[in-house]
Amino acid sequence: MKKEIIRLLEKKNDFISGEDISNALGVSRAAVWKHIKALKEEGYEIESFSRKGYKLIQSPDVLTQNEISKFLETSIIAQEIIHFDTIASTNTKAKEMADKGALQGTMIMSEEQLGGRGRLGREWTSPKHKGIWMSIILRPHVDPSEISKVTQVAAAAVVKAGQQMGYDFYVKWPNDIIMNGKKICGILTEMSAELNQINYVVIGIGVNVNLEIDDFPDDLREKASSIKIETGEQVNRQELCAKILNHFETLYDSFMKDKQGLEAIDICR
Ligand code: BTX
Repeated sequence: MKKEIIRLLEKKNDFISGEDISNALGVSRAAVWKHIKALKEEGYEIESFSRKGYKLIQSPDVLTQNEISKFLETSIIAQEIIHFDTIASTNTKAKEMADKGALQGTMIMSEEQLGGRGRLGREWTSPKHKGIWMSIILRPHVDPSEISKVTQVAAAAVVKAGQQMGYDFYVKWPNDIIMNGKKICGILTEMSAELNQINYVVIGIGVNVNLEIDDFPDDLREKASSIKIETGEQVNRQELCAKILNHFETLYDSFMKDKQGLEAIDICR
């Protein structure tokens, strides 16, 4: 319901009365008021006057389903987004949820990670509201030995989304995404499998979007960077995130059809 209210407020781009919202959505005015209150608590700046109704002034810079779905064109990936303000690691949470039966495409997203993980137990710096820290649950019917190809699919999706927004991204084999020679994104693939059958795969993607140089620990400043540092511009995280997911679904669908990796695609240097 909150999503529908936001869409109405965005469409109107002016005051809309509580009565009009309640008629359009078939809910009581009290329910509208309750949802508006919840939206304000989530960071939506909404002006309200008793005679005029409600007007959306500004949406928050958060990676919730409400905000990402404006740009999303997928039918399976990220149809459910479970959003956290803070979490230890989205990959750990995604594995927990996959163990409990979460559907393919379910995505765990957090505004910050306090225990973000890289490969081999390494740490991943994930400050609040500055990056895209997300994990996608997949249930591919492929042999466990093919799993590195799913990482390639994710890497290709990030590169293509970045290039679509005008950034010179490329993959440094096997799973670092680089911009101007610096690491801008990392991918952590984890799976649960039997001998010849995958139960689930979790693809964790961390993109440094609007981090400042001070957001990185000293020892990373030489080799890591963010899109904002490289371009000097604040980037729309919601749009970039949705573009990654859109490309991911297309590439993942074709991988599932032909089981080919992406060696042929010009994303590596
Ligand atoms: P990796 O093992 O290739 O890279 C980890 C190494 O990268 C660290 O040891 C450090 O040197 C460097 N590093 C740490 N943080 C950053 C950063 N923000 N930007 C650039 N370099 C960094 C790469 O592992 C896989 C990273 C996956 C991160 C995602 S975020 C969502 C999901 N949840 C989770 O816990 N991990 C994944």
